[in-house]
Amino acid sequence: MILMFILFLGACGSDDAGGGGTTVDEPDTTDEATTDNSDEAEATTSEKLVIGFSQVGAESEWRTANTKSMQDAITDAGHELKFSDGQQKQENQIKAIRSFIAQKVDAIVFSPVVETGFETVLQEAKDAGIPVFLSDRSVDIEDDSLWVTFLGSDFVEEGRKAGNWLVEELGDQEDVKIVELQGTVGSAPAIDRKEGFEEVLSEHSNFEIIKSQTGDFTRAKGKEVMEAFLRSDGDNIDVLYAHNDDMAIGAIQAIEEYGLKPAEDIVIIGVDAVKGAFEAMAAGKMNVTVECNPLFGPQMVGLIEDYLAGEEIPKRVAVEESMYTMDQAAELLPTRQY
Ligand code: GZL
Repeated sequence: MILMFILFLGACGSDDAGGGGTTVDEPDTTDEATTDNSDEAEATTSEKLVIGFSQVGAESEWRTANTKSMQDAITDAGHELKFSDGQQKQENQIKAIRSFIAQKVDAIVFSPVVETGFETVLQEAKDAGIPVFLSDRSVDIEDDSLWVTFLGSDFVEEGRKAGNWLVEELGDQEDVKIVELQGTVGSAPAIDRKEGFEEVLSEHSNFEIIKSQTGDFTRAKGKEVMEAFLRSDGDNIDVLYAHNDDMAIGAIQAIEEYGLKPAEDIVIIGVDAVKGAFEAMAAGKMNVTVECNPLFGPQMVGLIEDYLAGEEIPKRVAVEESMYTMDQAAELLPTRQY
């Protein structure tokens, strides 16, 4: 009996001896507990999110690649995607964002078709406590608390790259006449690519933009507007600067139908570096394309997960980019991912 009593006291004593050793809030060091902890940790970081994605539309090769990159990244990370194709219409995007708010999604990814007119709906998302992540294009809104971050290219720099390449290529040529196919009126890439290109040309009086009109980032419209440029100024055009490759490719068709040689009679500059541009350059019909990388879906998902896990996110995250010329095209074409 005495022995039993001593053993009993010892058992109680060991817990006490363990003292703070195994109190509830101390991390247990056994494997099972570590696994449990990591499971718990795993559950927190890989929590399934519902992400609403309001995309501009499906107007270009670039857009198609960007949509795929974003959709794959969201689903590969195990999250649920609610996707809306805005068909390049602001009203469709506003409707989509309101629908995401009503469905109480965890985050909204938004690529605004134009820079203005979204303040009210972004305030509604903020009031609903839903973080908005700007993708590809930004908005011209004073109150930057309406979005977490803007992940996308520096379009002004893309315009500068195009201008600097042209000056390098034709710098000493007198009286260079340029026609410009602008992107969607009011969109960040159209505004900024024009700004960057003109900033460079302003230092060189031998370059002049004689015609500039929107082709809305599409091949069809790019061809149509280039046909009009050729009718009015055909033999007086030395260079085409197109704000994206799709419009440049449409314009190339118009130039050939007019009877001129693209990339020889008229220098062709595009932006995006899509596969179609590499094919045109490899065929000797386009001179250069400035890269605008659409494949940032995984980067965007990482930013969303980090933010929702409580991490600090920079207000602006730029995408790294290059530019490619005709002589590089044939070799690089097989490596292009979009
Ligand atoms: C640029 C993107 C532009 C592309 C076009 O990031 O917003 O929109 O340059 C696309 O091809 O239509």
